[in-house]
Amino acid sequence: MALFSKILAKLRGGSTSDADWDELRTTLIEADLGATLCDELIEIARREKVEDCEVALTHALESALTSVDRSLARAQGRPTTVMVVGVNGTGKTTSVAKLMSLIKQSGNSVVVAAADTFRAAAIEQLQTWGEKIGVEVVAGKFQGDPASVVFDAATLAIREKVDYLIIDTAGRLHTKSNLMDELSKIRRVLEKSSPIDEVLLVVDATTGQNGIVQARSFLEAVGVTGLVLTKMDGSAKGGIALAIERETRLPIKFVGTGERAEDFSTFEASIYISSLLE
Ligand SMILES: Nc1nc2c(ncn2[C@@H]2O[C@H](COP(=O)(O)OP(=O)(O)OP(=O)(O)O)[C@@H](O)[C@H]2O)c(=O)[nH]1
Ligand SMILES: [Mg+2]
Repeated sequence: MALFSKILAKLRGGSTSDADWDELRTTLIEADLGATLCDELIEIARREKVEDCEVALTHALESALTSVDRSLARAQGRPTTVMVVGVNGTGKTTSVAKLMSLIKQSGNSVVVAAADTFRAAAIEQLQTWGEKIGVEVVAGKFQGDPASVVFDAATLAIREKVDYLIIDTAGRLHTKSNLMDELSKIRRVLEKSSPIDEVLLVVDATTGQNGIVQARSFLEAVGVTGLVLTKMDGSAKGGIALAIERETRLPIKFVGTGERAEDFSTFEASIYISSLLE
């Protein structure tokens, strides 16, 4: 992710041609930073003196990453309710498992609802994680009503006074309005039992700029409060994180870097920026 190292080296060398700037722009675009932000960053780099350029770029990146709270919501006196949504295969179920592991490690109790009733294997997948991590999974029947699974899980969570209730939902294409409506229905049913504290949208970092379109659609349908950016261990250049936050104003709360429960961390803007600049 060392996006700027080459260009900074050139700037330090005292010769930056138009071709060099074009090359920098291409590098930034390929890293999924998005055209608007790329142009802004290049303008800053061109304007600043060589010795100030790195500082100026760092400041520009910092201001691009919103200074909002990235911590997971926490309700008082009732279970904190977290819905996990996103398009197919982005890593929702794995992220739910990683989250329940994190919550358990922090000494809090957690119950999970297997509200993906579309795929037979989805329920089993979550149950396997539940057994491994030691977390109760509330599941319904294959092809049953996901809203009723959510209702049962919420009832249990309230009765047992657990700290967190996490809901794994089925993957759905953000362009399919019937599926998006179903998500709104799950939300409405859940709200009858408990306020919803967090809706995490899981975005696969390798999908690039389409992540922004997904975020906008889910935000409209179900009121997303934060993002989980997965597969940051893969070929993704990671610039998408900046572009998404900038375009949606939604904070990236967690980052997935692999398939194991421990391959998960809170998003640290400063570490992210230095890895872009290193
Ligand atoms: N490398 C890597 N793989 C991941 C990460 N997160 C999830 N995966 C893998 O991505 C694949 C899909 O993950 P799931 O968690 O099943 O995705 P999902 O969004 O629940 O999928 P659907 O429920 O079918 O929509 C699995 O093979 C996961 O192991 C990650 O951060 N890095
Ligand atoms: Mg899943």
